[in-house]
Amino acid sequence: MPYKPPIPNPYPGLPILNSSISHPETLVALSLSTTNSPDLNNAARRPRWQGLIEAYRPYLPVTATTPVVTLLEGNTPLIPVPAIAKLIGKGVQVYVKYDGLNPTGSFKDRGMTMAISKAKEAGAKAVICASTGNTSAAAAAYARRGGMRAFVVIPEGYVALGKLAQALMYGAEVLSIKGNFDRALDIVREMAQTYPVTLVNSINPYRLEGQKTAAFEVVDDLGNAPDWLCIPVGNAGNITAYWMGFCQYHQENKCDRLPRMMGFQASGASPLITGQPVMHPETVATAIRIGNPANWERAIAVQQASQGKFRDVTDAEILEAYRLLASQEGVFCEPASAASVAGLLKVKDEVPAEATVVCVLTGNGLKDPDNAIEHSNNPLKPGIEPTIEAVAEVMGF
Ligand code: AN7
Repeated sequence: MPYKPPIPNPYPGLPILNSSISHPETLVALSLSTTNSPDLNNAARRPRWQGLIEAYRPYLPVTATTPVVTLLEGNTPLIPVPAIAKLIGKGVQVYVKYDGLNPTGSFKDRGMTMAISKAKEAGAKAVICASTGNTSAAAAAYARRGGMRAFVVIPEGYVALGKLAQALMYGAEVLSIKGNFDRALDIVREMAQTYPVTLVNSINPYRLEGQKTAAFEVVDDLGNAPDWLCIPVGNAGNITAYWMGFCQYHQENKCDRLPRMMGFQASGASPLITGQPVMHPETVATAIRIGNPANWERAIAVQQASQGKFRDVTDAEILEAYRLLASQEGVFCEPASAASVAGLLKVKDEVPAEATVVCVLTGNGLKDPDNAIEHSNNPLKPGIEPTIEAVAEVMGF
């Protein structure tokens, strides 16, 4: 006798799904819940995420009258990465903080909700930033949402395609200079002192205040601080912000330890490792193609206070980690973000047994489709005749 599903169909309008027939208990449960009188117990509802300023309001420099400009950023997943943990062994647990899942696809949204809200509170009509790409996308989105003009100054030819598309679509005024990021930053710093525009690079203290919430989330998820935090470093705003967050939570007894802060730079743009500015920084990871970090002293202070280390990773190591994360873990980040995992793998012998390690994945892989296609090591199989036989043959069957 074929199985007869109970009525009513839990999905009115759709035929009964095969998956439901092989699990009849699902149908019973669903049909019961649809026939019972609705129990809209609002008190039991999962609270809606309202963005990081609402979530962490007591820890942030906002008041009841600050106009909050938010796209509901934050609350990003901390994903276990067992294939990477296995490469390290020793019972080490590794997670990635996937901040590429923020509204504009990078961690910059955390800082930007704060910086733009405070700029709006102060009556700003326009903001400006220099950017390797992600800051420009975030500044554009939040400024436009807050009703402000956004000027973004970018190094010509070195901004990933997705980021450029975002800045243009969000309605920024995109100024592409024949110079690198460091030059762009010098220009916007001066401009902000002379013209009525608010600087929203990470020299703006509200940026770091917003970004520190990522550390809060890590502790809230793990129940404590990790032993190590691995993070890519460009201007060193994010490493500074994470340290602020861990320290603040530690003072509030939300964690009973502080992590070692492990900062990784690309070999061709590693001033914090060489100890001097790099005049012509070069790396495939254009997001961190920065020769003179804006938060240099802070970065050194964080490294010392946390007993952490700064190391460089080559482009080849970055690309290897980039492919590994996507193809073995299903986590697609941009090349700069993969520097955190490349760095961890590089210093894996120094990781204590049983340690908990968090690697920060700062940006989404979709930001940089050119590098993905060029470096996937996984060529498209083109030009196949549209027949089952031809497709099967290419599949190797
Ligand atoms: C994906 O957008 O500087 O050490 O102008 O986009 O806080 O600078 C981006 C930096 C890491 C480095 N990962 O963070 C910009 C910009 C990604 C980034 C960094 C950036 P910081």
